[in-house]
Amino acid sequence: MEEVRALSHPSRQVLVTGLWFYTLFSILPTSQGTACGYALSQEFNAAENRTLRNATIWSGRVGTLVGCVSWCHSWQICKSINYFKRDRKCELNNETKVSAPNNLVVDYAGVYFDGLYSDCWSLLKAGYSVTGMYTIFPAGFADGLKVYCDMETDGGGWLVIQRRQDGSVDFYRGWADYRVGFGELAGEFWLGNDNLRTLSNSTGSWDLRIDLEDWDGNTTWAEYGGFQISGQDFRLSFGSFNADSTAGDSLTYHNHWPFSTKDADNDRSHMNCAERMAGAWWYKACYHSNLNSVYFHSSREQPGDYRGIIWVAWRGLFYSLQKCSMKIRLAM
Ligand SMILES: [Ca+2]
Repeated sequence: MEEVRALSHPSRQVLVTGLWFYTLFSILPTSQGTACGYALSQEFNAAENRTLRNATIWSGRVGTLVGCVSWCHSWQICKSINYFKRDRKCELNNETKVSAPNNLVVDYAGVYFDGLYSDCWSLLKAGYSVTGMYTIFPAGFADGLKVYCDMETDGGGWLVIQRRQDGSVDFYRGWADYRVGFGELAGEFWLGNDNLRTLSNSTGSWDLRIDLEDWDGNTTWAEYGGFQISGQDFRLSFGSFNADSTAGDSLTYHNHWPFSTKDADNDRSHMNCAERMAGAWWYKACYHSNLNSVYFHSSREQPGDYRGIIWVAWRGLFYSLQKCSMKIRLAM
């Protein structure tokens, strides 16, 4: 328990900040991001100091950039916007920088934005092939949602919902934190149960993929179909397990069980599994996997201690993994 408490408590942030910030940096992969909008707009999909000409289908005064984006989002033929903060002018375009590259011009009064997609797979299909941060606009997110898209793994288009890799973020948290999400999208984080519930109940069926890495650098994966989070207790459900998965199946045991945290014991055990296993998961009595538990800086392998990042079907009950990530993608 002391080790749990000793972990740092980074500030909760990022996931629910204002769209002003999102919009300026949304479609720019953060791994290569800098404070220089000019350099970014040269390399990636332009944001600041660019506007798209000869594609405007509607123009008018809109109070905020968010409002302008919302207008576009509600209009199917709108593909991008130009926004002029000084006079609050909003222009909706039926082209994008990708479809009309020659129409993108330098304009220091404006900001161009075309991240108007509802998920990472749609972004990938639209030509955004760089892994990194994007703002998506799925149903139920009026202000958009900032996410990390993995555009490489297994064909790309994955929306990352959880990542562990270095122990930099404390995952031994309560219900409220897991509900809204915490951490850094480019590092370790949990996207948030509210977000998962809204996303997984939006249009389409979602696949869930789990990638794991041990301390020898071996990697493996497991995939499930029909992933959904539902109800006030953020119950996990999925319809199928991909038998080609190399990691084995350590999640079906948790299928149809509600989420539990140390301050919300929804498991079947007489114990408080989240507290005893030092994590937060869809515990039953208690687990076959425990990916939100304590990060140890080695495999540890201490029989009798059930803490650690564990996927029983691969490295067994006491082996704490080096890395893991969870990601979802609209089923193709
Ligand atoms: Ca219990």
